Amino acid sequence: MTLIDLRSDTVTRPTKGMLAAMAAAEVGDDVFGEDPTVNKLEERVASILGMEAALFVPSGTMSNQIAIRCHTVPGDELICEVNNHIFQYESGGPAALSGVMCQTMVGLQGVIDVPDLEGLVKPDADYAARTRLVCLENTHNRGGGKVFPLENIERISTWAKSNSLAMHLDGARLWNAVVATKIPLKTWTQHFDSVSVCFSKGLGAPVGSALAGPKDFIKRARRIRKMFGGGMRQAGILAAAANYALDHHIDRLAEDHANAQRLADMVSDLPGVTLTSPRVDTNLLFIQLDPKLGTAAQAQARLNEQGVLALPTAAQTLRFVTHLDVNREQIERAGTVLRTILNTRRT
Ligand code: TLP
Repeated sequence: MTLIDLRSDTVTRPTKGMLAAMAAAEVGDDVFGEDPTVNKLEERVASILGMEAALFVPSGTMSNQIAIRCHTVPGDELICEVNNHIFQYESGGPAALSGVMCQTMVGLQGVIDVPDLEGLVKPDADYAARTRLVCLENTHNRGGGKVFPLENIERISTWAKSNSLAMHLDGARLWNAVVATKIPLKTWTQHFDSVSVCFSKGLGAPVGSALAGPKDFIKRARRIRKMFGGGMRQAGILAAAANYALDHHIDRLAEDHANAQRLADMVSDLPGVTLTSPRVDTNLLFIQLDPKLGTAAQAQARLNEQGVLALPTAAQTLRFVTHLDVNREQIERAGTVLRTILNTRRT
């Protein structure tokens, strides 16, 4: 039985074309700044994001954490929505690696606006943490792959500037937002001081993310990357995969979005099943199970028996992610299995 792995878009294997590009990569020691393929990728990413410079890093987590470290000093505070990856899934990185507190608030599918932020900037007083940074996430993972509306970003960035706060974007899946909305990359990124993007999610590269920002910021980021253990040597092999992904795997994200919507449509009418939102913005689908259907972990186990892998993200919530290693036929099969399992009451 071939497994249909919908746990994450991080599970993809490099394609033949990508492997060929990796094998052919011209490489050098990137810690010496001598890897031509990495240098080319960094220049390309900076240019497409409309930033002065970019840095190739091993992961989205490292990219975000380097950014936080560069924007702050210990005792500072960042503001982010409570379900942001930075706060939920980065092992307490802001506290451990930068000595930074996170002030959070609850958004709607991860989306916030200026009224959510007003009053959160701490006073300029000896006893207060220094509020320094706003972190947004687009698309929003725990928000169900939600596209963070551009108008909100514009308003938040104006507000941040007027409060002397920097803006960082966790754009691990910014490509998905671009494809879903047809709003160009630079239109999104112009509102941020730093932007992190990933090649290892929907774009299908095995490893790699990039942090982009002003030249002096990226110079400091390069130092912090080394400190965090992320200085790589012949990293051109990985950068070649990222370059290949930028050439071949952006436009096809539309297929992943259509597949996620198809899966949503196949289960939306089931009693006891609630979707985060009936319109799936991109490639992530979260379903909420009524306890009468059992727990998410029980549903996951039953799906596994049928060769479908999903990820529980809370006691009653299951996440399904579409990507370049699942086609429409497999989505139809996954949907059928899901219908069968959820139509059989467990308790
Ligand atoms: N997210 C992973 C898990 O950690 C949850 C996934 O399967 O979705 N920002 C966002 C918005 C992310 O979704 C992720 C990965 C990251 C950052 C971190 O990227 P990596 O895994 O490269 O450190």
